[in-house]
Amino acid sequence: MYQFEQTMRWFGPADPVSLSDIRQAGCTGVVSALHHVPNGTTWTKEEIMQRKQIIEAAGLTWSVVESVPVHEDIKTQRGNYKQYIANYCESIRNLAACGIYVVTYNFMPVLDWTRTDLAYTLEDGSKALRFEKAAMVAFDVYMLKRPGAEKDYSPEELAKAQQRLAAMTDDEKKLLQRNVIAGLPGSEESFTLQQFQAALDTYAGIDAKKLQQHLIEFLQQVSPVADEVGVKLVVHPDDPPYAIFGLPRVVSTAQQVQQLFDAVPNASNGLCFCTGSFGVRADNDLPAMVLQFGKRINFIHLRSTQRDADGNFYEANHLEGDVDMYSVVKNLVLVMQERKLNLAMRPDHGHQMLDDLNKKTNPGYSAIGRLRGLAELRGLELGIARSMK
Ligand code: DNO
Repeated sequence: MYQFEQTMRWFGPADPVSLSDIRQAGCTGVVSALHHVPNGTTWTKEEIMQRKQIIEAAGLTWSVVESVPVHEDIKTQRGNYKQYIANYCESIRNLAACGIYVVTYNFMPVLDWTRTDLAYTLEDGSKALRFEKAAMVAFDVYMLKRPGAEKDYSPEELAKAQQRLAAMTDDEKKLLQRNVIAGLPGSEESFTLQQFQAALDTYAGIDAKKLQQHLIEFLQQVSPVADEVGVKLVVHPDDPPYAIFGLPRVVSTAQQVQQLFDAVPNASNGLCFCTGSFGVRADNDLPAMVLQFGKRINFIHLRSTQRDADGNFYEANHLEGDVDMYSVVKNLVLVMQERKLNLAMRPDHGHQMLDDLNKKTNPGYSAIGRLRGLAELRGLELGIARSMK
């Protein structure tokens, strides 16, 4: 039987979770990136090999790159973007030369993933990441004071946000700002309020259609290189999968993903199937999306979220929440048998729990919560695989 290649994300030598921890969790591979290389700069073979050797010395494989970040100038097609695309192609060639063949990226404008609360205490005492609509609106309209922001929200949403803001202490406001724009783990950008507004302004005149065109043009140039050297590019969906800060979003729905594959049919053009990101939208049918994009899924993030009617969501236990994890995993197992290959999977995020509650951890990337997620997911996979034989 073909099965998930079990991996965890490792942020590099400064990660408080060690490679040895990851190995003991049952992983054979890691997902890593050269976060110290500035966005837009080519990843050299020397830098790649140095990281690869560290990982291999711990008895693990560097299975997937997450991410080679796409420079903002490529997304907006401004300034030096042609040079940045050329550099991207060079990084892909260098990664392939070093034996690394799956490369994750995203095309979210300005911010990578976004949450308002990084320590939302659940009933059982563990802490989860959360996106709270009223806090987000409060930040956007009343703290950032983005011009025209009120137009994006209903009178009820604005009233709730105002109440939310009035109830916040100064420290809570600072924390909210930090959570939203100072950069979560893996984000390559971090902003002050002024820098953030300036970054938003670079998207003036760029609607979803235009951003999608920029993504397609990026892929039209990078995919042929990836095809040639055998690299799979996997786009990570928008998180959350809808517009925030008035910015366009183009990788949020099945239809948008299909449009990308129709526009750029190259074999290297693939998807990082992230159930936590897509799953925030009730109109994304995740098990159906696995079957629809089965041939294009070359990396998997498994995680669940629990949403409510007000547009809030928090990260649930991996087998709970809104994601039908059983059906998703079942369809992924089917896809692997059909394609006759093992796909790299990582348990995405995890709750801060047990000893980790007293440690400094990367939000979402503590050891024990992910270990729990992985253990549950591998059990689910095994049960499904055995019952299929
Ligand atoms: C969050 C991650 C994202 C992801 C990038 C991919 O936990 O899933 O930051 O790595 O969007 O480019």
